[in-house]
Amino acid sequence: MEHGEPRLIPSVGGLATALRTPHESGGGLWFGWPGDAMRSPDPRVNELLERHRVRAVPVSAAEMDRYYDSYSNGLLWPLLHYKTETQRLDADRDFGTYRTVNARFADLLANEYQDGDVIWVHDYHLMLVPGMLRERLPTAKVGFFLHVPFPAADIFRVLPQREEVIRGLLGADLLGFHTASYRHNFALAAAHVLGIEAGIEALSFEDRHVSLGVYPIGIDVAAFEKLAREDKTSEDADKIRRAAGNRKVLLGVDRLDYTKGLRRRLLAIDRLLEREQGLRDRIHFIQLAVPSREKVEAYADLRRTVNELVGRINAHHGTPTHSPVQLLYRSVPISQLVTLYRAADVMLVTPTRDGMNLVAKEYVASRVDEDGVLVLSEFAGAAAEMQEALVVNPYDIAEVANATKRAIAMAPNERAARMRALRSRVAENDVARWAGGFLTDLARAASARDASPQPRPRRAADSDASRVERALERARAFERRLILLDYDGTLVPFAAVPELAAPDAELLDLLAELANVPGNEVHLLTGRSRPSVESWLGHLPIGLATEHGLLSRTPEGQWTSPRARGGAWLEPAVTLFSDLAKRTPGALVEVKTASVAFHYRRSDPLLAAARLREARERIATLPDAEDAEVLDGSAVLELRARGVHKGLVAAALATGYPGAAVFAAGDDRTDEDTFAALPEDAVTLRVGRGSTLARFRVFDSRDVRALLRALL
Ligand code: GDG
Repeated sequence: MEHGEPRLIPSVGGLATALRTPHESGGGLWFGWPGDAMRSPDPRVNELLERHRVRAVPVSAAEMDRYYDSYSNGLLWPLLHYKTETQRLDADRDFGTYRTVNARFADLLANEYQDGDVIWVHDYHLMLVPGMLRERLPTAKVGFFLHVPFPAADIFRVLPQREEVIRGLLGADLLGFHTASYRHNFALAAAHVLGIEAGIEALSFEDRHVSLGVYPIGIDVAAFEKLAREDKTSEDADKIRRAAGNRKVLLGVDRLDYTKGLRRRLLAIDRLLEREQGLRDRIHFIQLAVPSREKVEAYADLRRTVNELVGRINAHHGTPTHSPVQLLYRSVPISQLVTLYRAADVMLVTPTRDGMNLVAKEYVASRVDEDGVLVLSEFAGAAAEMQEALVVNPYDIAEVANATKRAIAMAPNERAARMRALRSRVAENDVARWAGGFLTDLARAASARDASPQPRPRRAADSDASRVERALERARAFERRLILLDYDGTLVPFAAVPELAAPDAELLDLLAELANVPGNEVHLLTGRSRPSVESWLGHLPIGLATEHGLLSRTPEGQWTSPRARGGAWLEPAVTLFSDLAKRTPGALVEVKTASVAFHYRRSDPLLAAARLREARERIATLPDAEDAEVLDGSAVLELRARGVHKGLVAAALATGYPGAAVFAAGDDRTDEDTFAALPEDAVTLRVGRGSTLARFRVFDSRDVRALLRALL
């Protein structure tokens, strides 16, 4: 704000530039930090914000320092652009502020939310917001778009707060990325960090589908073309060319940021002029470097480096009448920017990493004369769409120098052919189409969630401890009680390998005591095979149903014959699974009486996904394949005799023990068969997350044990 009338000044930068048009033409509210305007006592500032449908989210100067400068721009920005060495030791403190500010956005949004609203969250500063919104507004349509690259999973995993960040993002219905490779990187990182299955177009997380989409951002092409066609623009562009004499005009336009490749670009120019001394007086390179994030140290360093380099190049290659490089350290109005685009014979866009890079698209859109050459880094997202540019590896200084030379010398017909192809692609995918495409997919993703077929009616399991206890109390009043328990994840936590999940002394005592209460009948219902269960628990007076009920034993120790046999499919299935496991590091095969399981929790998620596809195809060709069925467990694919599941055992036990109060606990999909088979009034208990048919929910095996103790 200057003296007098307050004004809103648009910020320079890709995100703000891109969203201005969709915001102006749509009817939505823009939530953001309004900078210094917040501190102004002038009531007109608020009116102004109101008129522009802007909601100010207050962030104090101290918070800005930690949230924005330190965590977002000092730590996340470099990491997302493949720089891992900037991870600091005190990042947790700054992350605390990052969380606080994200929560503030979520709170203010939730306050103003109305049914049916669509919320679109932007960029790496707000990655926790989708998850926070999901908690506050479980049914809201929430989308998230990442404007920067999502790096390879191995890079992202460096981030100490990676899990919270990924969980935050997965609160959205739709996550959008500029390129297919960013999306792919994200899917792999999420799979690694959370141990969930990787999918390319969607991930399943906590019973929700999160769609993943690719939406290369565009620009307001019509606005750039309009400016470019103005007489004033052509005249001013001519002035720049005349001032450059008969030299070729080269142009760079960047926020002064170390990801934009300025240093290497200048080194390439230096190299070119060193090698081709005839070019020294034939090029005029204008570099517009817009000040950015000046409080972050790395940016101040970069400014010094760039200044020095420009000085050196001009000192070495300049003449008394000409300096080859002209550095402008400032921002210019958009009309002047377009004038520069129109004047430039060669545009150099050579970031070392860039989510998209709008400058490349703006240059092309401004070339209504179909002339000019774009040199473009292969590490800008834009390169995925703009292959008719001279695409270079910005780390290869010789290559950039060569491409620049080639651009300078390019024949007019080649320039026009390339530019026409680029222009039509950029025109096709403008910013309106980008925003429209994202929002259409978001509506689709969110309505798929609302309408998603629920195979059986699910209930919101009750985790109120006092209600579970009351239900148990009623069960205690019965003369007979049937207690059905899953083992892994329910009575003991998961172990690194199944053999390590042996029962501890406390559990053995608890089970023995329970079984010895007159009127109690205790059965274990597990997917494990007979030997381990028998060796661990065989001495107790409890029933054991192994392999999901294929083989069971009465509490008196009488094993029944198996409900089904392996069949002709079993042996070849074992061979098939072993073959897959050999080609899948980390995977292992478990062979049981009438089933075989492929465990892939410790394998690369994409590789595992490919193997699962292969497994399904080949299972269909096994002899008597119709006698077997596939069971999709948690990081395990099991093929077992058809028609065997815990529900059958549970139902048989319930009928065989009439008039008893029934208690059942389990933690995964196979236990849902048990819950489904039991009468309505059974006290059913789901351990952990996930939708369930059970009436009650507890957190982990410690809670289950506590409740069992209460049953004594
Ligand atoms: C992020 C991602 C992604 C520059 N100087 C002036 C000026 N600008 C405008 C340009 C352009 C914008 O700033 C810069 O956008 P970029 O896309 O090049 O880069 P970031 O700021 O890093 O943006 C990026 C983008 O988000 C969108 O998703 O493409 O990869 O890093 O629009 O024209 N504008 C004016 N004067 C200047 O001096 N008026």
